[in-house]
Amino acid sequence: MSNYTLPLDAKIDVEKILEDLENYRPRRRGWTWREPAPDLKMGPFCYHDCSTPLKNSVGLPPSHYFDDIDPQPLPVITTEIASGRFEDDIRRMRMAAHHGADHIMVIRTAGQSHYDGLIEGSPQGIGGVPVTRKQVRAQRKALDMIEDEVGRPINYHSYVSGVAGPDTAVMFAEEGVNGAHQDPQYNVIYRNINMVRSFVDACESKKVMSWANMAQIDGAHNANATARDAWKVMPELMVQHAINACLSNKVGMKKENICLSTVPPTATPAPCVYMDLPYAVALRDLFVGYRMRAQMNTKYIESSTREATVTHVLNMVISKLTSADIQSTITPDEGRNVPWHIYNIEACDTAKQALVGLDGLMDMVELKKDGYLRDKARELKERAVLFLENMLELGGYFASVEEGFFVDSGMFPERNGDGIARLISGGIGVGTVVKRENDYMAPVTAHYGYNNVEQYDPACKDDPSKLIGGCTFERPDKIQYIDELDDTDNVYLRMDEVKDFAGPDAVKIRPEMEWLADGTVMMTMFFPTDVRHAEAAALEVGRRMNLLDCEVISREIMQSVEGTRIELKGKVDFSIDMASLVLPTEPDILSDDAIRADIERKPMVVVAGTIGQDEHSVGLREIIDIKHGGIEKYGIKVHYLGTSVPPEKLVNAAIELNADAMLASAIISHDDIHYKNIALVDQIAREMGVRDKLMFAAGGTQVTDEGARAAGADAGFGRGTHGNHVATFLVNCRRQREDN
Ligand code: Z97
Repeated sequence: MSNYTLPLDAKIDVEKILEDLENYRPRRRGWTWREPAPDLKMGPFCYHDCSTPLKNSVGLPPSHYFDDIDPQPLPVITTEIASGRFEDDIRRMRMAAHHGADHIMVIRTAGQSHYDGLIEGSPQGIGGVPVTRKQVRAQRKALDMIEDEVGRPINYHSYVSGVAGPDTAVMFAEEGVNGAHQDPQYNVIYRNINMVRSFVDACESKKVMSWANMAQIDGAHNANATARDAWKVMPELMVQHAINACLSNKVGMKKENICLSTVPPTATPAPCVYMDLPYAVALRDLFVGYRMRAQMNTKYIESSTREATVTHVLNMVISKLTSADIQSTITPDEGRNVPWHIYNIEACDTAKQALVGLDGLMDMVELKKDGYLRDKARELKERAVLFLENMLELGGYFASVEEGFFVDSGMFPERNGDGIARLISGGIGVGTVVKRENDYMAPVTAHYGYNNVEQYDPACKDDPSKLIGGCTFERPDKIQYIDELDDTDNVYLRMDEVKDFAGPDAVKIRPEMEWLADGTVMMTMFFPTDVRHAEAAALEVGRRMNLLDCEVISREIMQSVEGTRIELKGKVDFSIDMASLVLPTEPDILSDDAIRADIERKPMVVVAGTIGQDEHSVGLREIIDIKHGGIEKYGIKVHYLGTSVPPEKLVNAAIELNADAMLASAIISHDDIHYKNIALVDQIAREMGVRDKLMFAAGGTQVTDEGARAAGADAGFGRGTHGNHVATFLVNCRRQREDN
């Protein structure tokens, strides 16, 4: 067995993950929810409906002001990661987990629903990943390591649908997949797979998923995404939820593993809460005890990150007002040709920020018990019940599908006649359901219906797989692991092509968006013109920057002729040697608390001014003023002497005010006047016999540390300096002087 472990400070080594895969066994089965941590105290705050924090994670950007705390909301957070190359996605899964995702969904390659069996190996996918045992095992193995690193179980998820649904379910159960979409209605409506076959398969699949304690997500959201008017399918969505939930329950799935894929009916610019909240309330009234998986509506998604983010946040307001067990994240990647990558991570942060920001909301507000909200919810439920009654009158589900009942864009009972109709006697796999023969025998665990083993050995009646000494569920050593079948399309070839860029020992680097080392960059540009000229100009800019395969992926009009914002993607064809990169030494910055503590221990007084004939005060004010995060905020007493302060005045003021330090700012650098004035301050202080007692720092856009020291200062600060840099110097320098 390979004994590779994942070091926190090194890149994941996908080659090591792939080693010895034939012997890897997942460590557990089944879904895991987050652990509630009521009244959680983190840093200066108390949280009311958060969950147990992570061991290692990346907090939201401002968290560094608060000891890097990273509160985790209560719902499981989903991200979809599937670039077509599963080896690349492993790295993304690690990043997503560090940003708070604990439900990682792998979208399948285009067309996989129609494959009539499992595929093997690790081919490259289109619009998703070809889901195979090898790919699943490698990703589960990587996630087992990643979950140890972050300190929280990660649910791994894909799809139990299509013609090979039950085969996939068995493979998932064997490989420790924790959740899956399973809904025969999806097969029927969206993949035109025969309905009889789909429902029979669903029973087998659900039985297997129940054995493996997997969470199930249904397919109702696809109606929102497909119907011409997404908001009109609300009654139908409830019916779809009901059919799948009821079927699953009857097959033996626990209610708490059955998750409704709830998607609000609206999208921008509809009055979201007014329309979505009654629907969310109606769902929770009808489906007590089931789990809710919330996801934003994607029907009208465009390429604006900002718009997608707001839609996502509004969805979380609804989740918070009603409850959600799983919160999905969706990015504008769906609306443009930029594949799943950094936006997924951003969306995890959006979910974390919004849900934590709404922490404790329901301790303070209450949904009204009457009025529009309840009336509307009731109306929606009535429409759904009417829908079901109408289906029964027609002869049931199959007959209603034949009548085009589903994905009709009329709000039931209104109908538009544009539903998707399928024939009982049609679709892929029609006629493939055959009655079991009398001598049929299934010596397997978690089989739907009658195993028929007792005629061979009555003792196996309640444990059919005993007949063969256990099936693959009890005896994983019986699993046939096939590594690769295709010599021309497999992970080893792909990884070989980018080996210089991969893993902990990468020697080269390139920007990427889709795959490792793809060279893709994205640029935001503004052009003061209309959208057509802006688009053409952006492409020309891309060409002149030597970018290849340029494509405009987003355009937003600021005003029809005054300006357009463009996002362009393109590729660079060069790579950079890692060894050639020059890394500037990192400034040693004390924490705000450490600086404050030192000033509290012993007060500090500073005089400051722009020296010589220099009237530029903006930079110095940024260093001083509390408003800009300047040194005042640490309690340092600053006497600001103004602009054009003669060097001798700076020194005299320091003596009069019994200051600890002098700060001189100099922007004008003509004829080295900045360094000449710095040297003058040092010289005068020496002549007056106070230089040893006074710390002296100089700054300005053209000032360097070496230059300032050469001129006689104790330190120099250039462009990009903030108050904490200067305060760190003052505190450290004073300590050194005290020690001497
Ligand atoms: C979500 N954003 O999170 P195929 N079964 C169901 C599905 O919804 C899907 C498949 C199977 C969405 C995911 C993709 N959904 C969107 C109920 C796909 C996949 O391999 O594409 O045929 O099936 O729910």
